[in-house]
Amino acid sequence: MAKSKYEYVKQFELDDSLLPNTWLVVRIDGRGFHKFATAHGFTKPNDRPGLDLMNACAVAVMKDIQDVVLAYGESDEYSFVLHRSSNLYTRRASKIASTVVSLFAASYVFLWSRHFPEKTLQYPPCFDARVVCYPSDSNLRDYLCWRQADCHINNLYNTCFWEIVHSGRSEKEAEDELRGTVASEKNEMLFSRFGINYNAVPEMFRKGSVVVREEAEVTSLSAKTGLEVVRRKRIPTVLHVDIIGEEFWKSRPELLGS
Ligand code: DGT
Ligand code: MG
Ligand code: MG
Ligand code: MG
Ligand code: MG
Repeated sequence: MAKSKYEYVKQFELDDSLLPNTWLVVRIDGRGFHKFATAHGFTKPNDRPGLDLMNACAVAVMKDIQDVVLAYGESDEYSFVLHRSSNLYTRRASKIASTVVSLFAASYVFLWSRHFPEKTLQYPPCFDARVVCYPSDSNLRDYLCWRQADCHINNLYNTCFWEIVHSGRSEKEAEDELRGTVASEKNEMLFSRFGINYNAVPEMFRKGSVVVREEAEVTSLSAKTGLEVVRRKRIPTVLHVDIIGEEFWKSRPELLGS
């Protein structure tokens, strides 16, 4: 078909392809989730069904987008790592970020009732997205360390904060008391004042959630023979483990390998 006279407008669409051979990280974050958590009566500081729903959405994204090799989530955010060799949407930033975030948000609504059978979704949740290139393996690992350290720092603070508030003080008093305290002091406060051993707090809250493709045996019925067939498949699996140290990476050499 002949080009229409309007077709020149296509030239206004600028190229936004991302640097080749770099790790791509799409980070999505809930918009106004302070308000969203209040509107839906989320438990403070951690709402288990809410976090399980976030994890289920991340699994849904990984099932759909094979180029995602790992995802890490905490609070109202999730980071999706695409392999440096990925050529998804010829590495166009807006296509990649918008596809990941819309799949995540749609899954959040689609899976809501499975995680909150007794709670009605009050209004549509919204997430923002950005995509960042990390040139080296150590830049990528430092990025993930940054997010997991953020999870730890916030969770330790928030656990103390809500214990103080639940013991009858005001939020202002809790804030004043925690100002300037270091981690060891917060651990000590939890233990001696509230009888909480911080290391016994669930790992999902302390470490966040990592989704990796783990090999598992999947049994299905063959349509041809009617017999059971066992296949080894790589299934997106949610773990609550340390990703700052060496062990996680040493035991999964395929993650950073080309
Ligand atoms: P934003 O991202 O700038 O649009 O604003 P927010 O309000 O989403 O702020 P953000 O992303 O910095 O912080 C996450 C908020 O989500 C924070 O206020 C606490 C809330 N939130 C996340 N997970 C939970 C949870 O499990 N329970 C409760 N009660 N709140 C949560
Ligand atoms: Mg947010
Ligand atoms: Mg924010
Ligand atoms: Mg956030
Ligand atoms: Mg189309």
